[in-house]
Amino acid sequence: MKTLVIIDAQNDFMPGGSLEVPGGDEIIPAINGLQEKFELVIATQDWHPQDHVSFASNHEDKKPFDTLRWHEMDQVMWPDHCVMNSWGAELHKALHTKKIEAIFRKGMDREIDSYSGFYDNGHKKNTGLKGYLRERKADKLYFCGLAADVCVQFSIRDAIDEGFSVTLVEDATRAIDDDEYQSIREELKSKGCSFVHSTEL
Ligand code: VGL
Ligand code: ZN
Repeated sequence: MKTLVIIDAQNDFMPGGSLEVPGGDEIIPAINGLQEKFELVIATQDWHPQDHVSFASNHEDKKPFDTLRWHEMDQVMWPDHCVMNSWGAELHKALHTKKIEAIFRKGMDREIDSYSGFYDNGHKKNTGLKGYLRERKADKLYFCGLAADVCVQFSIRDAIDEGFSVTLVEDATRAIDDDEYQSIREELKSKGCSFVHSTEL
C-alpha cells in the first residue's frame, strides 16, 4: 500500500519559527493536495523537553550550529525548537490533518536526539513506526516535509535499510542548506530512493 509520511511540518521549521527552513511553508499546499491521493497518511513530530541535549541554550559554551561530542556522536547544537506542547511544536495551521491516521513523536529523551521517524540517532530506541507500517501493509513510502537535509534524510535512510520502497516528493520538502541537500540527494539516490514531483502522482 502507498503511504504518505509527513515529516515534522511544524511551526518552528516554518518561516518565523525558531529553526526556520527557507520556504518551509510553501510546501503545505502540495502536501495537502498529496493527501487525497493516498490510502494511508501518517506524520511525525519533533517533540523535545526544554532541557534537551540538542539545544545550544542548555550548554554554557555552545551556540547554535556548533557541535558537541556526546555519547560518541557529533551532536549539532540547535536553537530551542519543538518544545513539547509549545506553539513551535504544533503542526502548521494550514496543514490538513483529517486524513492523518497516526502521529509518531520523537526526540522526547533529553539524552539523545532523534532525526529519523524510526529510531533515535544511536539506533537504540524504536519509535514503533516500522511495526505500525508493517501491520498496515504499507510497503511503498512517499516522504515529504521538513527538513530535507535532516529529519527527512534520516527517515529515508532508515526506511531504505528496513526494506521499504522509498520515494521523496521533491516539491513537498525543503532543506535548511540547499548545497548540502544536493549531495545528500545523490547519496539517497544511490541507495535506491526515487524522486518525484507531486503532480506526477
Ligand atoms: C530537525 C533539526 C533538529 C528536522 C529536527 O525536523 O529536520 N532538524 N531537529
Ligand atoms: Zn529537533
